[in-house]
Amino acid sequence: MELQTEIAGIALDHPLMNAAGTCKLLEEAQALSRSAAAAVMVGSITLQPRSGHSGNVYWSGAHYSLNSLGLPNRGAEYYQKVLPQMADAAHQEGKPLFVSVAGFSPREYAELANLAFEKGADLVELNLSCPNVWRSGAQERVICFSSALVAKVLRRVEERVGPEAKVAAKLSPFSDPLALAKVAEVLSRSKIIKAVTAVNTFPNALGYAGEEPVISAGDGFAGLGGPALKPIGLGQVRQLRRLLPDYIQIIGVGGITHGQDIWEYLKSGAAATQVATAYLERQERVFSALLGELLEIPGA
Ligand code: RRO
Repeated sequence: MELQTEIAGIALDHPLMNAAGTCKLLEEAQALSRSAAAAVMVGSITLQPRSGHSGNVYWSGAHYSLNSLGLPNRGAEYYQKVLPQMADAAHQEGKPLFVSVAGFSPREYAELANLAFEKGADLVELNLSCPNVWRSGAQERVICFSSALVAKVLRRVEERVGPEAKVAAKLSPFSDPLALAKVAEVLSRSKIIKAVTAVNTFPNALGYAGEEPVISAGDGFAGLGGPALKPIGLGQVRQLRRLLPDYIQIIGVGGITHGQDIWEYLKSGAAATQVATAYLERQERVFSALLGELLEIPGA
């Protein structure tokens, strides 16, 4: 099986990397650089530092994971300092550095994308799908569910970093196929979008341990990931592959636990894949383990 691939013109040794949300610190980026991952994905990062939610923010079982991390990260000042070191660490190992950014306005996305490129990112992933941001008890809009808002973000980012920049957009799972088609059209019309990452966690899932929700932030609501998300992720990737022009590559993510899952995402139209839950559970060894399983699939 030919493992080499590319995303947005960036060559990758194979199609597996970590997903955003799993690497926020310099030491974590250095560990990923040394791992068998094909690229290092940092973020999501925001302009202001955020401590994230407190209490029980992550839960994982055999069939799914739940999280309401609340976008914890050290903010622009920290990343201005460490992104060049993260880029060096990744590049020394022959891997590109990808940076996921999350703004609270189109202008913030533009600022963050510009910062990431200036400090060494090879690709910026716009996180248009964070499900866990709450303000004064009210949930913030998940941006990708408003194609008008997506268009505004893309316009501001393009004005700031130019149409040639290598930018990906990360989407939530859409239950309405026509709404997915609408956002795909907005992404296709933008010059900056070279890749689409599908999918983020499914918003506002709820799980109980006895009488209490397993997640204590956000009234118990949490993003659902892990194996249960895989059929949904595969379906989103296949739909997007039909909706997007060929030059926009798809990064498949959602429930990858075995090499077979990578193979299924590739068959569905992804050019590369990411792991979050499986990486959090198994750390860096997950990359070589899954790639080994992928290579053993008969006829793959
Ligand atoms: O930090 C989070 O709570 C979070 C984010 Br930003 C996201 O994009 N997806 C997710 O499941 N959790």
